[in-house]
Amino acid sequence: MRIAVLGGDGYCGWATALYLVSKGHSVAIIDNFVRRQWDYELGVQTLTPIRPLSERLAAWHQLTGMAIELFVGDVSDYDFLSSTIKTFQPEAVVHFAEQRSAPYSMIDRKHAIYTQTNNVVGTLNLLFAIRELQPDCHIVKLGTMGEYGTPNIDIEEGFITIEHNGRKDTLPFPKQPGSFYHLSKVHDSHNIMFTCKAWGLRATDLNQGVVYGTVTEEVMMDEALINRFDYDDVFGTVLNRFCAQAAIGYPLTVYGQGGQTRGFLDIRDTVRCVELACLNPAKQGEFRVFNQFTEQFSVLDLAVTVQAVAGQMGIKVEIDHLPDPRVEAESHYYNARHSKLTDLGLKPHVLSDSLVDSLIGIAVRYRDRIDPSLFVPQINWRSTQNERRIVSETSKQSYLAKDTV
Ligand code: NAD
Ligand code: USQ
Repeated sequence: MRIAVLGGDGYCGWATALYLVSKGHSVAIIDNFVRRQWDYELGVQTLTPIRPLSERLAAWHQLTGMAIELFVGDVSDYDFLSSTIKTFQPEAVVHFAEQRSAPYSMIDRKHAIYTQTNNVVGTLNLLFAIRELQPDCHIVKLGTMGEYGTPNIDIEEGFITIEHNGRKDTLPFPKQPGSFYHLSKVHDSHNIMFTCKAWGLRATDLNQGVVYGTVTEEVMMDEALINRFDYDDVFGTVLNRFCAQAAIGYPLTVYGQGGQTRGFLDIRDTVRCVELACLNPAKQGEFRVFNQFTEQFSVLDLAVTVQAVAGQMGIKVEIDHLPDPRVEAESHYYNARHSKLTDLGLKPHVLSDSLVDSLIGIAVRYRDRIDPSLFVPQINWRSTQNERRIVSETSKQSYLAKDTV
Protein backbone atom coordinates (compact mmCIF):
# COMPACT_ATOMS: atom_id res chain seq x y z
CA MET A 1 0.00 0.00 0.00
CA ARG A 2 0.99 3.65 -0.35
CA ILE A 3 0.99 4.89 3.23
CA ALA A 4 1.73 8.43 4.41
CA VAL A 5 2.99 8.67 8.00
CA LEU A 6 2.25 12.11 9.42
CA GLY A 7 4.61 12.71 12.35
CA GLY A 8 7.11 10.10 11.07
CA ASP A 9 10.06 11.68 12.89
CA GLY A 10 8.39 11.11 16.28
CA TYR A 11 8.45 8.19 18.71
CA CYS A 12 5.58 6.11 17.30
CA GLY A 13 5.90 7.49 13.77
CA TRP A 14 9.55 6.60 13.21
CA ALA A 15 9.11 3.00 14.40
CA THR A 16 5.93 2.70 12.29
CA ALA A 17 7.46 4.13 9.11
CA LEU A 18 10.37 1.67 9.24
CA TYR A 19 8.09 -1.25 10.07
CA LEU A 20 5.70 -0.48 7.21
CA VAL A 21 8.44 -0.02 4.62
CA SER A 22 10.11 -3.26 5.77
CA LYS A 23 6.78 -5.03 5.16
CA GLY A 24 6.86 -3.87 1.53
CA HIS A 25 4.63 -0.78 1.68
CA SER A 26 5.56 2.49 -0.06
CA VAL A 27 5.98 5.00 2.73
CA ALA A 28 6.25 8.76 2.93
CA ILE A 29 7.08 10.65 6.12
CA ILE A 30 5.55 14.06 6.71
CA ASP A 31 6.92 16.06 9.63
CA ASN A 32 7.99 19.60 10.54
CA PHE A 33 10.40 18.56 13.36
CA VAL A 34 8.47 20.62 15.90
CA ARG A 35 8.89 17.81 18.43
CA ARG A 36 12.65 18.43 18.44
CA GLN A 37 11.94 22.14 19.07
CA TRP A 38 9.79 21.34 22.12
CA ASP A 39 12.83 19.57 23.59
CA TYR A 40 14.90 22.73 23.05
CA GLU A 41 12.15 24.84 24.55
CA LEU A 42 12.00 22.67 27.68
CA GLY A 43 15.75 22.12 27.98
CA VAL A 44 15.40 18.34 27.76
CA GLN A 45 16.62 15.59 25.48
CA THR A 46 15.72 12.01 24.75
CA LEU A 47 17.68 9.40 26.68
CA THR A 48 18.74 7.83 23.40
CA PRO A 49 20.85 9.96 21.04
CA ILE A 50 18.55 10.25 18.02
CA ARG A 51 20.02 11.47 14.72
CA PRO A 52 18.57 14.13 12.40
CA LEU A 53 15.89 12.61 10.16
CA SER A 54 17.96 13.05 6.99
CA GLU A 55 20.75 10.95 8.57
CA ARG A 56 18.28 8.32 9.79
CA LEU A 57 16.78 7.98 6.33
CA ALA A 58 20.20 7.81 4.65
CA ALA A 59 21.33 5.13 7.13
CA TRP A 60 18.15 3.11 6.53
CA HIS A 61 18.61 3.34 2.76
CA GLN A 62 22.24 2.31 3.00
CA LEU A 63 21.45 -0.68 5.23
CA THR A 64 18.40 -2.01 3.42
CA GLY A 65 18.28 -0.39 -0.02
CA MET A 66 14.73 0.74 0.84
CA ALA A 67 13.77 4.38 0.40
CA ILE A 68 11.24 6.44 2.34
CA GLU A 69 9.94 9.66 0.79
CA LEU A 70 10.14 12.80 2.92
CA PHE A 71 7.92 15.88 2.91
CA VAL A 72 9.00 18.52 5.41
CA GLY A 73 6.24 20.86 6.52
CA ASP A 74 3.45 21.66 8.92
CA VAL A 75 0.17 19.76 8.61
CA SER A 76 -1.64 22.79 9.99
CA ASP A 77 -0.60 24.55 6.75
CA TYR A 78 -3.29 23.47 4.26
CA ASP A 79 -1.33 24.35 1.12
CA PHE A 80 1.61 22.24 2.24
CA LEU A 81 -0.52 19.29 3.32
CA SER A 82 -2.77 19.27 0.27
CA SER A 83 0.16 19.48 -2.15
CA THR A 84 1.78 16.55 -0.33
CA ILE A 85 -1.38 14.43 -0.54
CA LYS A 86 -1.69 15.34 -4.22
CA THR A 87 1.90 14.33 -4.94
CA PHE A 88 2.07 11.14 -2.89
CA GLN A 89 -1.52 9.92 -3.46
CA PRO A 90 -1.72 7.70 -0.36
CA GLU A 91 -4.16 4.81 0.03
CA ALA A 92 -3.86 5.24 3.81
CA VAL A 93 -2.71 8.14 5.96
CA VAL A 94 -1.52 7.39 9.48
CA HIS A 95 -1.83 10.59 11.47
CA PHE A 96 0.57 10.85 14.44
CA ALA A 97 1.47 14.54 13.90
CA GLU A 98 0.12 16.16 17.04
CA GLN A 99 1.35 17.68 20.31
CA ARG A 100 0.92 14.63 22.53
CA SER A 101 1.97 15.62 26.03
CA ALA A 102 -0.72 16.25 28.65
CA PRO A 103 1.69 18.22 30.91
CA TYR A 104 2.86 20.38 27.98
CA SER A 105 -0.76 21.31 27.26
CA MET A 106 -1.23 22.29 30.94
CA ILE A 107 1.78 24.65 31.22
CA ASP A 108 -0.30 27.78 30.68
CA ARG A 109 -2.88 29.39 28.39
CA LYS A 110 -0.43 29.69 25.48
CA HIS A 111 0.50 26.00 25.53
CA ALA A 112 -3.14 24.89 25.90
CA ILE A 113 -4.18 26.95 22.89
CA TYR A 114 -1.16 25.90 20.89
CA THR A 115 -1.88 22.20 21.58
CA GLN A 116 -5.51 22.39 20.58
CA THR A 117 -4.81 24.56 17.52
CA ASN A 118 -1.98 22.37 16.27
CA ASN A 119 -3.94 19.17 16.79
CA VAL A 120 -7.45 20.17 15.76
CA VAL A 121 -6.41 22.30 12.77
CA GLY A 122 -3.97 19.65 11.51
CA THR A 123 -6.69 16.99 11.62
CA LEU A 124 -9.26 19.29 10.00
CA ASN A 125 -6.78 20.05 7.21
CA LEU A 126 -6.26 16.35 6.68
CA LEU A 127 -10.00 15.72 6.47
CA PHE A 128 -10.45 18.51 3.91
CA ALA A 129 -7.39 17.43 1.87
CA ILE A 130 -8.59 13.82 1.73
CA ARG A 131 -12.08 14.87 0.76
CA GLU A 132 -10.78 17.15 -1.99
CA LEU A 133 -7.94 15.07 -3.42
CA GLN A 134 -8.04 11.44 -2.31
CA PRO A 135 -11.56 10.66 -1.04
CA ASP A 136 -11.06 6.89 -1.03
CA CYS A 137 -7.99 7.12 1.23
CA HIS A 138 -8.37 5.51 4.66
CA ILE A 139 -7.53 7.82 7.57
CA VAL A 140 -5.89 6.03 10.48
CA LYS A 141 -5.88 8.56 13.28
CA LEU A 142 -4.09 8.22 16.60
CA GLY A 143 -6.53 8.94 19.37
CA THR A 144 -6.04 8.04 23.01
CA MET A 145 -7.59 5.91 25.72
CA GLY A 146 -7.52 9.08 27.81
CA GLU A 147 -10.49 10.37 25.81
CA TYR A 148 -12.72 8.17 27.96
CA GLY A 149 -11.26 9.18 31.32
CA THR A 150 -11.93 6.75 34.17
CA PRO A 151 -15.69 6.12 34.36
CA ASN A 152 -17.10 3.81 37.01
CA ILE A 153 -18.37 1.42 34.29
CA ASP A 154 -16.66 -0.80 31.69
CA ILE A 155 -15.20 1.16 28.75
CA GLU A 156 -16.39 -0.07 25.33
CA GLU A 157 -14.57 0.29 22.00
CA GLY A 158 -15.85 3.67 20.92
CA PHE A 159 -19.61 3.16 21.22
CA ILE A 160 -22.13 2.13 23.87
CA THR A 161 -25.73 1.01 23.49
CA ILE A 162 -27.99 2.94 25.86
CA GLU A 163 -31.64 2.54 26.77
CA HIS A 164 -33.23 5.75 27.92
CA ASN A 165 -36.91 6.44 28.63
CA GLY A 166 -37.92 3.32 26.75
CA ARG A 167 -35.82 4.04 23.63
CA LYS A 168 -32.50 2.52 22.61
CA ASP A 169 -29.52 3.84 20.59
CA THR A 170 -25.82 3.15 20.03
CA LEU A 171 -23.91 6.33 20.81
CA PRO A 172 -20.28 7.44 21.15
CA PHE A 173 -18.94 6.33 24.53
CA PRO A 174 -18.98 9.29 26.97
CA LYS A 175 -15.74 11.29 27.03
CA GLN A 176 -14.17 12.65 30.22
CA PRO A 177 -10.62 13.67 29.22
CA GLY A 178 -8.17 14.88 31.84
CA SER A 179 -6.04 17.56 30.10
CA PHE A 180 -6.24 20.08 27.27
CA TYR A 181 -4.20 17.60 25.23
CA HIS A 182 -6.65 14.74 25.84
CA LEU A 183 -9.48 17.16 25.05
CA SER A 184 -7.90 17.92 21.66
CA LYS A 185 -8.24 14.23 20.79
CA VAL A 186 -11.93 14.30 21.67
CA HIS A 187 -12.43 17.29 19.39
CA ASP A 188 -10.58 15.41 16.62
CA SER A 189 -12.75 12.33 17.09
CA HIS A 190 -15.91 14.38 16.72
CA ASN A 191 -14.62 16.11 13.59
CA ILE A 192 -13.60 12.81 12.03
CA MET A 193 -16.89 11.08 12.87
CA PHE A 194 -18.82 13.99 11.40
CA THR A 195 -16.89 13.97 8.10
CA CYS A 196 -17.30 10.21 7.71
CA LYS A 197 -21.04 10.76 7.99
CA ALA A 198 -21.28 13.97 5.96
CA TRP A 199 -18.72 13.28 3.20
CA GLY A 200 -18.44 9.51 3.22
CA LEU A 201 -14.78 9.46 4.33
CA ARG A 202 -13.41 6.25 5.86
CA ALA A 203 -11.56 6.45 9.17
CA THR A 204 -10.23 4.44 12.09
CA ASP A 205 -9.62 6.17 15.41
CA LEU A 206 -6.97 4.21 17.30
CA ASN A 207 -7.54 4.99 20.96
CA GLN A 208 -4.07 4.10 22.04
CA GLY A 209 -2.95 3.52 25.63
CA VAL A 210 0.44 4.54 27.03
CA VAL A 211 3.24 3.22 24.80
CA TYR A 212 6.46 1.87 26.32
CA GLY A 213 9.85 0.69 25.09
CA THR A 214 12.04 1.78 22.26
CA VAL A 215 13.07 -1.49 20.71
CA THR A 216 11.64 -2.58 17.37
CA GLU A 217 13.43 -4.93 14.99
CA GLU A 218 14.11 -2.18 12.49
CA VAL A 219 15.38 0.59 14.78
CA MET A 220 17.77 -1.85 16.46
CA MET A 221 19.49 -2.62 13.17
CA ASP A 222 21.90 0.26 13.66
CA GLU A 223 22.66 2.95 16.25
CA ALA A 224 21.88 5.57 13.58
CA LEU A 225 18.26 4.37 13.53
CA ILE A 226 17.66 4.47 17.27
CA ASN A 227 14.28 5.77 18.38
CA ARG A 228 13.53 8.39 21.02
CA PHE A 229 13.06 7.45 24.70
CA ASP A 230 11.63 10.36 26.65
CA TYR A 231 11.98 10.37 30.43
CA ASP A 232 11.50 14.03 31.38
CA ASP A 233 8.46 15.19 33.36
CA VAL A 234 6.71 16.65 30.32
CA PHE A 235 7.13 14.13 27.50
CA GLY A 236 8.35 11.08 29.41
CA THR A 237 5.57 8.53 29.89
CA VAL A 238 5.31 6.75 33.20
CA LEU A 239 6.97 3.41 32.48
CA ASN A 240 9.82 4.91 30.46
CA ARG A 241 10.39 7.31 33.36
CA PHE A 242 10.41 4.55 35.97
CA CYS A 243 12.96 2.57 33.94
CA ALA A 244 15.23 5.59 33.51
CA GLN A 245 14.88 6.28 37.24
CA ALA A 246 15.74 2.66 38.07
CA ALA A 247 18.82 2.84 35.83
CA ILE A 248 20.43 5.38 38.16
CA GLY A 249 18.81 4.28 41.42
CA TYR A 250 16.54 7.33 41.63
CA PRO A 251 13.34 6.73 43.66
CA LEU A 252 10.43 5.90 41.35
CA THR A 253 8.10 8.92 41.10
CA VAL A 254 4.63 7.54 41.76
CA TYR A 255 2.15 10.43 41.74
CA GLY A 256 -0.18 10.23 44.74
CA GLN A 257 -1.38 6.77 45.77
CA GLY A 258 -0.53 5.27 42.38
CA GLY A 259 -3.95 3.68 41.88
CA GLN A 260 -4.28 5.46 38.50
CA THR A 261 -4.88 2.59 36.08
CA ARG A 262 -4.24 2.86 32.35
CA GLY A 263 -3.94 0.63 29.28
CA PHE A 264 -0.35 0.04 28.09
CA LEU A 265 1.32 -1.44 25.02
CA ASP A 266 4.78 -2.18 23.71
CA ILE A 267 5.88 -0.02 20.77
CA ARG A 268 6.27 -3.27 18.78
CA ASP A 269 2.50 -3.67 19.10
CA THR A 270 1.85 -0.05 18.10
CA VAL A 271 3.47 -0.62 14.71
CA ARG A 272 1.62 -3.89 14.15
CA CYS A 273 -1.75 -2.40 15.17
CA VAL A 274 -1.29 0.42 12.68
CA GLU A 275 -0.47 -2.04 9.92
CA LEU A 276 -3.53 -4.16 10.80
CA ALA A 277 -5.75 -1.07 10.63
CA CYS A 278 -4.30 -0.14 7.21
CA LEU A 279 -4.65 -3.66 5.79
CA ASN A 280 -8.28 -3.90 6.98
CA PRO A 281 -9.68 -0.47 6.10
CA ALA A 282 -12.90 1.04 7.34
CA LYS A 283 -15.73 1.03 4.80
CA GLN A 284 -16.68 4.18 2.94
CA GLY A 285 -18.56 6.43 5.37
CA GLU A 286 -17.54 4.30 8.33
CA PHE A 287 -15.97 5.75 11.49
CA ARG A 288 -14.43 2.92 13.54
CA VAL A 289 -12.82 3.04 16.96
CA PHE A 290 -10.27 0.48 18.17
CA ASN A 291 -8.95 0.54 21.74
CA GLN A 292 -5.25 0.02 21.15
CA PHE A 293 -3.59 -1.40 24.24
CA THR A 294 -2.69 -4.87 25.42
CA GLU A 295 -2.51 -4.89 29.24
CA GLN A 296 -3.74 -2.61 32.00
CA PHE A 297 -1.76 -1.71 35.11
CA SER A 298 -1.95 0.76 37.94
CA VAL A 299 0.98 3.14 38.31
CA LEU A 300 1.88 1.48 41.61
CA ASP A 301 1.79 -2.00 39.96
CA LEU A 302 4.31 -0.70 37.45
CA ALA A 303 6.57 0.78 40.11
CA VAL A 304 6.57 -2.47 42.09
CA THR A 305 7.33 -4.48 38.94
CA VAL A 306 10.18 -2.19 37.87
CA GLN A 307 11.59 -2.26 41.41
CA ALA A 308 11.55 -6.09 41.43
CA VAL A 309 13.11 -6.50 37.98
CA ALA A 310 15.73 -3.85 38.70
CA GLY A 311 16.52 -5.72 41.91
CA GLN A 312 17.13 -8.91 39.91
CA MET A 313 19.54 -6.89 37.75
CA GLY A 314 21.43 -5.77 40.87
CA ILE A 315 19.93 -2.27 41.03
CA LYS A 316 18.36 -1.16 44.30
CA VAL A 317 15.60 1.40 43.93
CA GLU A 318 12.99 2.88 46.29
CA ILE A 319 9.40 3.90 45.49
CA ASP A 320 8.46 7.48 46.30
CA HIS A 321 4.90 8.85 46.51
CA LEU A 322 4.90 12.47 45.35
CA PRO A 323 1.90 14.79 45.64
CA ASP A 324 -0.01 14.26 42.37
CA PRO A 325 0.59 17.32 40.16
CA ARG A 326 -2.43 16.33 38.03
CA VAL A 327 -6.14 16.45 38.71
CA GLU A 328 -7.08 12.77 38.32
CA ALA A 329 -8.60 9.91 40.32
CA GLU A 330 -5.80 8.22 42.27
CA SER A 331 -7.86 5.11 42.86
CA HIS A 332 -10.73 4.03 40.62
CA TYR A 333 -12.47 1.24 38.69
CA TYR A 334 -10.97 0.53 35.27
CA ASN A 335 -11.93 -2.15 32.78
CA ALA A 336 -11.59 -1.31 29.10
CA ARG A 337 -12.50 -3.59 26.23
CA HIS A 338 -9.77 -4.13 23.63
CA SER A 339 -10.61 -7.05 21.37
CA LYS A 340 -10.96 -5.56 17.88
CA LEU A 341 -7.22 -5.53 17.10
CA THR A 342 -6.66 -9.02 18.48
CA ASP A 343 -9.61 -10.16 16.33
CA LEU A 344 -7.69 -8.77 13.34
CA GLY A 345 -4.63 -10.82 14.29
CA LEU A 346 -2.59 -8.85 16.84
CA LYS A 347 -0.34 -11.12 18.93
CA PRO A 348 0.52 -8.90 21.89
CA HIS A 349 3.91 -8.57 23.56
CA VAL A 350 3.69 -8.64 27.33
CA LEU A 351 5.47 -6.26 29.65
CA SER A 352 7.16 -9.02 31.60
CA ASP A 353 9.04 -10.03 28.41
CA SER A 354 10.10 -6.46 27.55
CA LEU A 355 11.24 -4.94 30.83
CA VAL A 356 14.83 -6.12 30.84
CA ASP A 357 15.86 -5.74 27.19
CA SER A 358 13.57 -3.08 25.80
CA LEU A 359 13.29 -0.83 28.85
CA ILE A 360 15.66 -1.07 31.82
CA GLY A 361 18.49 -2.44 29.65
CA ILE A 362 18.26 0.50 27.24
CA ALA A 363 18.05 2.95 30.14
CA VAL A 364 21.17 1.45 31.74
CA ARG A 365 23.01 1.59 28.42
CA TYR A 366 22.45 5.34 28.13
CA ARG A 367 22.42 6.19 31.85
CA ASP A 368 25.26 8.71 31.49
CA ARG A 369 22.83 10.92 29.57
CA ILE A 370 20.24 10.97 32.36
CA ASP A 371 19.58 14.27 34.12
CA PRO A 372 17.75 13.47 37.39
CA SER A 373 16.39 17.00 37.71
CA LEU A 374 14.02 16.03 34.88
CA PHE A 375 12.39 13.44 37.14
CA VAL A 376 10.82 16.15 39.28
CA PRO A 377 7.30 16.99 38.04
CA GLN A 378 7.08 20.72 37.41
CA ILE A 379 3.74 21.16 35.64
CA ASN A 380 0.81 21.41 38.02
CA TRP A 381 -2.73 21.09 36.69
CA ARG A 382 -4.03 23.51 39.32
CA SER A 383 -1.64 26.31 38.33
CA THR A 384 -2.37 28.62 35.39
CA GLN A 385 1.26 29.68 34.96
CA ASN A 386 3.80 26.89 35.33
CA GLU A 387 7.48 27.72 35.20
CA ARG A 388 10.15 25.22 34.34
CA ARG A 389 13.52 25.00 35.94
CA ILE A 390 16.62 24.78 33.82
CA VAL A 391 18.41 21.42 33.77
CA SER A 392 20.74 21.05 36.73
CA GLU A 393 24.16 19.60 36.00
CA THR A 394 24.94 19.38 39.72
CA SER A 395 22.14 16.98 40.57
CA LYS A 396 23.10 14.88 37.55
CA GLN A 397 26.67 14.49 38.83
CA SER A 398 25.58 13.62 42.36
CA TYR A 399 23.31 10.78 41.18
CA LEU A 400 25.77 9.32 38.73
CA ALA A 401 28.47 9.42 41.41
CA LYS A 402 26.41 7.02 43.55
CA ASP A 403 27.23 4.19 41.15
CA THR A 404 24.09 2.20 41.91
CA VAL A 405 24.51 -0.31 39.11
P1 NAD B 1 5.94 12.47 19.20
O1 NAD B 1 5.83 13.82 19.78
O2 NAD B 1 7.17 11.68 19.48
O3 NAD B 1 5.77 12.55 17.61
C1 NAD B 1 4.88 13.41 16.97
C2 NAD B 1 5.52 13.85 15.67
O4 NAD B 1 4.61 14.71 14.99
C3 NAD B 1 6.81 14.66 15.89
O5 NAD B 1 7.83 14.19 15.07
C4 NAD B 1 6.41 16.08 15.53
O6 NAD B 1 7.48 16.84 14.99
C5 NAD B 1 5.29 15.85 14.52
N1 NAD B 1 4.32 16.96 14.47
C6 NAD B 1 3.58 17.49 15.48
N2 NAD B 1 2.82 18.49 15.03
C7 NAD B 1 3.08 18.60 13.70
C8 NAD B 1 2.59 19.45 12.68
N3 NAD B 1 1.72 20.41 12.93
N4 NAD B 1 3.05 19.27 11.42
C9 NAD B 1 3.95 18.30 11.14
N5 NAD B 1 4.46 17.48 12.07
C10 NAD B 1 4.02 17.63 13.34
O7 NAD B 1 4.64 11.69 19.66
P2 NAD B 1 4.37 10.13 19.71
O8 NAD B 1 4.62 9.66 21.09
O9 NAD B 1 5.03 9.45 18.58
O10 NAD B 1 2.80 10.11 19.49
C11 NAD B 1 2.27 10.04 18.18
C12 NAD B 1 0.76 10.08 18.22
O11 NAD B 1 0.28 8.98 18.98
C13 NAD B 1 0.20 11.34 18.87
O12 NAD B 1 -0.93 11.76 18.16
C14 NAD B 1 -0.17 10.89 20.26
O13 NAD B 1 -1.22 11.64 20.76
C15 NAD B 1 -0.57 9.44 20.02
N6 NAD B 1 -0.36 8.62 21.21
C16 NAD B 1 0.88 8.48 21.75
C17 NAD B 1 1.05 7.70 22.90
C18 NAD B 1 2.39 7.52 23.58
O14 NAD B 1 2.43 6.90 24.67
N7 NAD B 1 3.49 8.00 23.00
C19 NAD B 1 -0.06 7.05 23.46
C20 NAD B 1 -1.33 7.23 22.88
C21 NAD B 1 -1.47 8.02 21.75
N1 USQ C 1 2.55 9.24 36.43
C1 USQ C 1 3.18 8.97 37.64
N2 USQ C 1 4.50 9.26 37.73
C2 USQ C 1 5.24 9.77 36.70
C3 USQ C 1 4.58 10.03 35.48
C4 USQ C 1 3.23 9.75 35.38
O1 USQ C 1 2.57 8.49 38.60
O2 USQ C 1 6.44 10.01 36.88
C5 USQ C 1 1.12 8.91 36.28
C6 USQ C 1 0.25 10.06 35.81
O3 USQ C 1 -0.19 10.84 36.89
C7 USQ C 1 -0.87 9.31 35.11
C8 USQ C 1 -0.20 8.05 34.56
O4 USQ C 1 1.03 7.94 35.26
O5 USQ C 1 -1.85 8.92 36.01
C9 USQ C 1 0.08 8.10 33.07
O6 USQ C 1 0.84 9.27 32.79
P1 USQ C 1 1.75 9.35 31.47
O7 USQ C 1 2.48 10.65 31.49
O8 USQ C 1 2.53 8.10 31.31
O9 USQ C 1 0.64 9.30 30.33
P2 USQ C 1 -0.41 10.36 29.84
O10 USQ C 1 -0.20 11.70 30.38
O11 USQ C 1 -1.76 9.75 30.02
O12 USQ C 1 -0.08 10.47 28.29
C10 USQ C 1 0.54 9.42 27.53
C11 USQ C 1 0.99 10.03 26.21
C12 USQ C 1 -0.23 10.52 25.47
C13 USQ C 1 -1.25 9.41 25.33
C14 USQ C 1 -1.60 8.78 26.67
C15 USQ C 1 -2.42 7.52 26.53
O13 USQ C 1 1.91 11.08 26.44
O14 USQ C 1 0.17 11.00 24.19
O15 USQ C 1 -2.40 9.91 24.72
O16 USQ C 1 -0.38 8.37 27.32
S1 USQ C 1 -3.63 7.38 27.79
O17 USQ C 1 -2.96 7.48 29.09
O18 USQ C 1 -4.28 6.14 27.60
O19 USQ C 1 -4.51 8.51 27.62
